[in-house]
Amino acid sequence: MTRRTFLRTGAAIAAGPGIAFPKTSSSVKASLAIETSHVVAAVPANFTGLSYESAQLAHPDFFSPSNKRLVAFMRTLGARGVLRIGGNTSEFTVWSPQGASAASGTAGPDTGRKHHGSYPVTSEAIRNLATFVEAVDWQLIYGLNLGKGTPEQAAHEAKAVSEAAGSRLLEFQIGNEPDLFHRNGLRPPDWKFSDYFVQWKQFASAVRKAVPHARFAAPDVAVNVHWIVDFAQQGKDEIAELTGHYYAEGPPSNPAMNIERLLHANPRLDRDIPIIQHASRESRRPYRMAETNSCYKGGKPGVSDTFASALWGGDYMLQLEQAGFTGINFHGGGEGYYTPIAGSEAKGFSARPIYYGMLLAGQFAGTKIVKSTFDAQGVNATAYAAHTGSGLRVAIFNKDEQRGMQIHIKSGLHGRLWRLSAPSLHSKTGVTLAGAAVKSDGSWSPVHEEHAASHHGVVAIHVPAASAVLAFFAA
Ligand code: BDP
Repeated sequence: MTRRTFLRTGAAIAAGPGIAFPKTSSSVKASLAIETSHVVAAVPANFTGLSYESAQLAHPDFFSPSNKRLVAFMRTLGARGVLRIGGNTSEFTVWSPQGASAASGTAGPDTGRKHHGSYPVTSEAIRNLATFVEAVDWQLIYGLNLGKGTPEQAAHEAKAVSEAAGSRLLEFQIGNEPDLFHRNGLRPPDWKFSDYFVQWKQFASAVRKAVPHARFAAPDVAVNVHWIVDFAQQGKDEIAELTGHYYAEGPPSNPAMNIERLLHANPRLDRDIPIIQHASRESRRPYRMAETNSCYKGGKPGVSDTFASALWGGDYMLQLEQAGFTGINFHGGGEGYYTPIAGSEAKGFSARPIYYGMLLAGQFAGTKIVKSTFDAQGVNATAYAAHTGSGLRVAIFNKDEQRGMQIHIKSGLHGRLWRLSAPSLHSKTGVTLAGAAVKSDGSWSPVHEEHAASHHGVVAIHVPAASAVLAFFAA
């Protein structure tokens, strides 16, 4: 069952009588009921993740343990997580073990270019990548070139990746968004799932000869959810995990692609999640959102790089946690508009607004999402609850630009609150979680925690317009 189903079927639960709550005129009264014993999904410890272009590997100093700041920015996001390498440029890599490449440099998200050069991937780049992932203590999903590569090249490259990364290597993917190959020139216009599946199996079998225990994730589609269903039915024995992508908006040139739209529930996502859940259940293969972000073609300035993207990203990540998916990889790199971590080894790194949304939602790693019923009284807001064994965690996203909310939660527990806020939805800087910004060395720790006491079995939490709250409840 998805979050939206809860919202539709949920009954409002009012606060108990005789309880005085602070009232503000601009505040809408809302209620959240939590069914602590009704577990909806277990959130894996490595749920959080990032995705980078394969082109980044052409600069072997970037994903290297010597890039200590980047290691720190990633570790702050999650003690565990998954780095996925892929994107459009994965179809233009060339495995060149002893080749030469420019050591430093960044590759931002591909912006949908028609023409690409080629990106050499050397043994050094793979060794550095493996030790980088080790330093972060994350895992790796590695994308092989289906678009322009051959099974033999993929097998050689896969062997090198597997030898270097060992148990850090979660899975290989073969091809990025193969459902678009018919229109991006990589395959003829009549390219369809059955053609793809034949070729995918040729690559997978070559890789398996070189790496007998190779695990795969597929089909990594851009939009065609039917390919996920088809792969689940026909290829489940070949893979460990199903994968696909999701971009909330695009293209950036369309004026309708704005903050307002981003912050409202997306019909495509609400339609696809149950289809994916069904395919996943039937095939017993979990699903990971292996590449995602706010707006395709590299993002939209004024949307993807603002505080709105933090509220969107945190809410969306929790929506996928609640859906029972195994993880999420926000795409980025370089100075891309939607990148969670911006910068380079030379200039230093910074956390963009969306990073803070990930940081908030990442606090649910390892918890169990439980059923909750949120009566938001017409405000554009969402809520999620989870139990941790010893307590409860609740996240509330108020995506309304005008109206604050006063939320009553029936609970005898006391809460500590972290607030996610910024001067406005449009802010590109000044974002804080628990009163703290991420420092230039990648470190972050809460500086301002509020306390929310339970009065007569009800906790009242104020969530101002355009902000979010994370509450940690304990007895
Ligand atoms: C996806 C591609 C990725 C792009 C992204 C975008 O896999 O390489 O950077 O879209 O357009 O389709 O932003």
